[in-house]
Amino acid sequence: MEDQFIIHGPEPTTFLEGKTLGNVFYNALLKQQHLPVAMVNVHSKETISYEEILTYSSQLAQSLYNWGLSTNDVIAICSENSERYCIPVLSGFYTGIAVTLLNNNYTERELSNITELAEPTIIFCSLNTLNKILFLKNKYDFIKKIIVLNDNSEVLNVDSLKNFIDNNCDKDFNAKLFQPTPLNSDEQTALIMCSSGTTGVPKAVELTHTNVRIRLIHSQDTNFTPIFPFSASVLQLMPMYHALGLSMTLSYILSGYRIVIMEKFEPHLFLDSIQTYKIIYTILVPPLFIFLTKNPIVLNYDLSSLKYIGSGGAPLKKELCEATIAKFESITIMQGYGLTECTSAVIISQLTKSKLGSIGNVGPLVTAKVINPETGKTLGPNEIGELCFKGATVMKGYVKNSKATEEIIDKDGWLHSGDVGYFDEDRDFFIVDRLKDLIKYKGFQVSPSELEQVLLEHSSIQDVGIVSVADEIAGELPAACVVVRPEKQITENEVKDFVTDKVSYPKYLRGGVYFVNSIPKNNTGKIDRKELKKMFEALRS
Ligand code: M24
Repeated sequence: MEDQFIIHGPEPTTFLEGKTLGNVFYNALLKQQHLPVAMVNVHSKETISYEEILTYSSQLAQSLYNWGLSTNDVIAICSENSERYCIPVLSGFYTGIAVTLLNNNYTERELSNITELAEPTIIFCSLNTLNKILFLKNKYDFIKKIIVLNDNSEVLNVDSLKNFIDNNCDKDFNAKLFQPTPLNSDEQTALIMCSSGTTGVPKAVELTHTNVRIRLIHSQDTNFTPIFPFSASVLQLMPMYHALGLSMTLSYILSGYRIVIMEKFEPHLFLDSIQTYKIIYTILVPPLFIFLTKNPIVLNYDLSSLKYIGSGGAPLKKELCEATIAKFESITIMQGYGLTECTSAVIISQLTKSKLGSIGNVGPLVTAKVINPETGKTLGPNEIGELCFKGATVMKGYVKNSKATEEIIDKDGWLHSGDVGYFDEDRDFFIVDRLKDLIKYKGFQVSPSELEQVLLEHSSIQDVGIVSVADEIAGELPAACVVVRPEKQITENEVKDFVTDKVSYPKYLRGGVYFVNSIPKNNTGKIDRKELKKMFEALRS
């Protein structure tokens, strides 16, 4: 009876040529090698063609093998968005070497957490991240080599991508005759991504070739994605270390678009890039919709080329959708909802029937249900509960953390998202709340328990609980409730500075610091987050 409320996504409109990701991309790049420009970096103005991507990625794949890596080894990338970011990613796909994506804004402390889990042998970095990666290499024996992606000359005795290829690739190598390694796509790890999951502690999400392939199938599906001709211009601003940014970039490569890359948001450059490159499609986080609708500088630019904007990573309010459509009449907004543990978006707006305020419909090859989190009972239309997902986009698991894997994926294969929502009679989904231990600042993950661990290292802090404060622009801000040790003193600024030194900028205590007498705990000694929130609301009012 309950099974009627289990929702299966539709059959995809297109399947892909090639079973492994290596085949899928290698075949696409061969077909697209005549296209003039694959990527433009708006900051450096560097460009790369599809033929160059094909050549460098296959040369690098062979160089990695010749250097001594093989299927099941791990490499990492720690770089801001760049036209070369995807070269090691594609080489990994061709060879079965897993690729770990490290957040380029992470501090050395945060990078250490994920590096210890993934144990990469080689790290590809940029000149901007080189010092942090040198720190990691000194700390961990398993890191044998650093390669700088975005420079052709050797710096600090570290190889550049070009040197590494020159020294390791066969001289008579012909990229057009290269063959990706046959792999078992359902088992083979393609990517290792960082997420705090539902319990807050940093984790390494292991995604298989099949997982990533499903996102690519979604990206070619005419019901869920606008399809443009080769060389249509799309803007890639979301960071490529994140599941959303990487999955969109890979989809764009597969489609043969001209991918206009931004390393970071700069208001004038963002608007100028849309105008200059005649951008037709981009994916943004909700705060940028506020910028587009409210900032007067937007009026100085011709944005008429922009026909589709995708939104994901955090809730986009109905009113903001309406304001965007009122300002840009010919724009279609595509909402999506995804999580790193499900590779990418599992719920996406359908092009023809998108309902404002809804996150969309279950995507192809994905199965969803809404359950009562207390009883596990499957709920029907308009009943609010926890969203659960099953199917080929659900991750293989967390690296070296079977306990957390079992907590999030139940014995029947359902991934419990920790998000609260419902679907209506049209099977359009809506998000209303979050059960899990996660704050989203401008779409970036902030783990309350990770911040609590950091603050507990301060000698004046006896106990601490992190709460989320709603914010119109950022969505949510982390705030700290702090219990000071007897006989000790600490100011709000000292608490903030202590955090700022240790974590990346989305985790700064922008929501404030509040001094309290105690932190509510449940029977097992864990923070009672519901009570903490109540206590915090009372404090603020
Ligand atoms: P991760 N509304 C409310 N909360 C949302 C949300 C939404 N639309 N999307 C994500 N969240 C929150 O950092 C939930 O609490 C992502 O955010 C992520 C990863 C890959 C793809 O992961 C959720 O548990 C996407 C998001 C994505 N979103 O939209 C699209 N892709 C998309 C849109 C248009 O782990 C938590 O964030 C077209 C195509 C698309 F793919 C997960 O946080």
